[in-house]
Amino acid sequence: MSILLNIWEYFAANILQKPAFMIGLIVIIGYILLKKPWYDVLAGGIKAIVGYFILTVGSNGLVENFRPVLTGLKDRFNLDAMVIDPYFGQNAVTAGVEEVFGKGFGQAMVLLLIAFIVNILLVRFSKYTKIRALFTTGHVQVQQSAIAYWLIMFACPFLLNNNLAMLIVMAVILGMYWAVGANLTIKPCQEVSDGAGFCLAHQQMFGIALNYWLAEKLFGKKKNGKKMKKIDDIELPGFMSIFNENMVCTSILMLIFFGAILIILGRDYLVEGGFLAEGDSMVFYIIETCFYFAVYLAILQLGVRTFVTELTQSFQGIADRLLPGSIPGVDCAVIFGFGSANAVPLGFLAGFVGQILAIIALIVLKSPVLVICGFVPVFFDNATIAIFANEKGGIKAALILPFISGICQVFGSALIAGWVGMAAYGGYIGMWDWAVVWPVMTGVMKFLSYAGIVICVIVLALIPQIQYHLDKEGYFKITEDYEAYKEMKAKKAK
Ligand code: ASC
Repeated sequence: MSILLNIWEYFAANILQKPAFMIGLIVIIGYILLKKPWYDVLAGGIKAIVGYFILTVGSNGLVENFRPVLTGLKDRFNLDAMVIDPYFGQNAVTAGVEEVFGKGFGQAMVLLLIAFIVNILLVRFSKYTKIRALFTTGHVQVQQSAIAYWLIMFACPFLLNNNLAMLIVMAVILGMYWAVGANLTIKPCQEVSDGAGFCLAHQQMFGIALNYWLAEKLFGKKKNGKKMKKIDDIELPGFMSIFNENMVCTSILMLIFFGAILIILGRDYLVEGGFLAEGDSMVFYIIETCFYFAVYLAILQLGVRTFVTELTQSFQGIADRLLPGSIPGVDCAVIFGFGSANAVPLGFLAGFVGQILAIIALIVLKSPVLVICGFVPVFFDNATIAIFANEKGGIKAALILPFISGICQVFGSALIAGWVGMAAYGGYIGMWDWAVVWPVMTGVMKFLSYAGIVICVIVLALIPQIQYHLDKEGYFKITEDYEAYKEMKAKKAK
């Protein structure tokens, strides 16, 4: 038993929680199952791992460059606020879970393993479950296991004295959330990427599905015969046309927004915090910091291009042999390589404005929990939502829906983190699903106890069944043969 546990710990620490190696392993297994020659297997594995590392350089660069700028506001104005950001959320769990529930953090990692197995089983039996999506984003699974561990212990204290039952309940709910959530993003991802063959396994999966649907319902209709305008359809006149170029657009927008925040933080703060050297020019520091946004975005997109083809081609081997009809769920940043590139900075800014207004409302209403924007939710959630919203509802949807998401992230997080006691430890995950969907699930379980658990499980199980019944013919075709799926839809539309 202890050997097995050691193997698991080694696997979890080095592969499962490191998406680059997890994706590399999947590519290698996939190509082996496709009976490719050994050198193709090796080359594919290396490209996938290196590609993912490149993506990580981009996304970590963004986070590390801009998180201090946002959290700086908290120090600068002496706010006693919690930061909404997955890493602050995870830290809060590590710091507080023992004190609040008398249970160690280690078990959250056992939860991860069992929940992952639940996800695999749900895909394996897709004939009955209608689940087609496998979660591969390990760092996100770690963060979510930590938060779910806290939320469910809070909601179901009656489980606390039976460890095994508690972990099983948690794993079923979390594993179902991963499977059902990622599964919900399949149609949006296939449509935006024109059948690239992945879906998203991240923290705003229900958010994507809902906003994609809302974008079509609210903004997608052609009014008086006019076509709705997508971001890339807009031809800006005169000097404004430089905004059509993504790198320029991103750099200028970031210069205005982050430049303003850096000025508010002030030279003294930046020097004290070690961001700016004593004699350096503030102007060029601001330009450099803000332009790096465009640099990291470009790196991130290169990473996506490098590994996505390897992953989706090799996954065919897994889909043919091990998990029929399945598709890999990947990091939300992958969608930045598809759709409209300018949706990324626009969605981020719209979400940012929404978050700031919501934070001002919390201050005015004297909320007991104050929130500071974290970079990960405000950027990755809202940029992602904007790409999907733009696809179905054009530029209006790509601005309004992320704006509303920004408000939801702040209010939802303040409410749930204050209620369950995480706010006292300085952070909450803050991502869309965890600010909207999980608070509802936590509430249902808290108020209805066992019945609440059963209701959550049944509702989650029903979602893919409903999706299937709405489109029996296309449901599996969309992952198995996208061209045939498109043809079928085109015929029907005639
Ligand atoms: C997260 C998280 C990150 C980012 C990254 C986006 O939720 O923990 O580091 O989003 O995955 O690419």
